[in-house]
Amino acid sequence: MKIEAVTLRELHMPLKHFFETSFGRTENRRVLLITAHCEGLEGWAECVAGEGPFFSSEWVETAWATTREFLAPLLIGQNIEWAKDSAALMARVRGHNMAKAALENALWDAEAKAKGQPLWKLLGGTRSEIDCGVSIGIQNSHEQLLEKIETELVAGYQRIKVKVKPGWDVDVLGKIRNRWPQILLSCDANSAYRPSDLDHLKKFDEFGLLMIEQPLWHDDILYHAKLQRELKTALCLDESVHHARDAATAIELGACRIINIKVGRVGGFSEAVAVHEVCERNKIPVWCGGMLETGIGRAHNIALSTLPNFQLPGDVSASQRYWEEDIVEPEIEVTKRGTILVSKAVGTGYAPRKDLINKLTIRKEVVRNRAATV
Ligand code: OSB
Ligand code: MG
Repeated sequence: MKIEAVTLRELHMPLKHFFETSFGRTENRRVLLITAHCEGLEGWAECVAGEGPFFSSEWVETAWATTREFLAPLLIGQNIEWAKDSAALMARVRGHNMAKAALENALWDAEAKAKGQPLWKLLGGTRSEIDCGVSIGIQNSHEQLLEKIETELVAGYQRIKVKVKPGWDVDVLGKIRNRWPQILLSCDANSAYRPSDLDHLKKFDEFGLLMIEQPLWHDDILYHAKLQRELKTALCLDESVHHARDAATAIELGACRIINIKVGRVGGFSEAVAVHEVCERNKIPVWCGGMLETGIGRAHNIALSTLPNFQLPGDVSASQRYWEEDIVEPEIEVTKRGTILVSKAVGTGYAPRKDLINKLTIRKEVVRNRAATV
């Protein structure tokens, strides 16, 4: 598969409803799409970097610049047999996992099309239906949050995850549990607490949560291990896991009992599969995280979620929760039992809507040159 060119596009898309975490509120997404052009085939992917360096140090501008200046030039002109071989070609660049992931994943999409196979099969997936949960941000009021939860439960979602931070935690969790004593419920702190909050965090044990996601620093593993020993509730790591070695370290130290895999955060499908394997070998269940993706990134999350150790419902939900109109055809839909039926079509089964994409594009650049200096 010869990599001839890479197209970068930035789209501006307003969310239907703002999404707030402990690190801030997002109302408008800056979406970075990557297209890999390989011998007449196009592979598409979405870079999940955010509008600012708050979830991780990457954001849209660093991803754009790093892709254009270094990563795309390292790939262009290369002839690779498998999409996964692209990871080694980009390895000289340190970090920038979300930028790398978009390029690698675009090549997986092209590879699936070249081989006439569904992407999920190529990844080693085994599920024909995946379980879906929702992630609900911090709201303007408790009432507004309870209403949102009600809506998602009626829609059929199997697990509710709420965002927490100091001042928006035990009261909120208490109210949710009062109203819905039995639902599968978890919370995500996005690194809002410190070890000195131990007594406060112990109160979370009352709520029978499935997990507490990333309570401590974004780059910590050791203190999560110390915290896990003090809590009954399972911890889940998100921000702290950037590759399979991080997952192995976390498991060996006892820093979590569950891991959230985001393909962007770990640098692409090949590393996501490696993290999945480490977890499977150690009997640590995983689930697929989300980054407010359009249908392009969402389709990739669906494919990844078909791997056997994705045992818990992911943050993979319907297009219409986020967008008035999604940029794929068909849009991503969730069944009444809170699942997504995995497409048997070649590639992802969700085609980019090019007319709409062009309409929403605010900048576009095609990189055709191989690396001169790197
Ligand atoms: O921590 O899982 C997170 C969104 C942006 C950044 C970080 C996170 C999230 C979500 C949203 O929780 C999940 C989704 O896409 O619905
Ligand atoms: Mg998270």
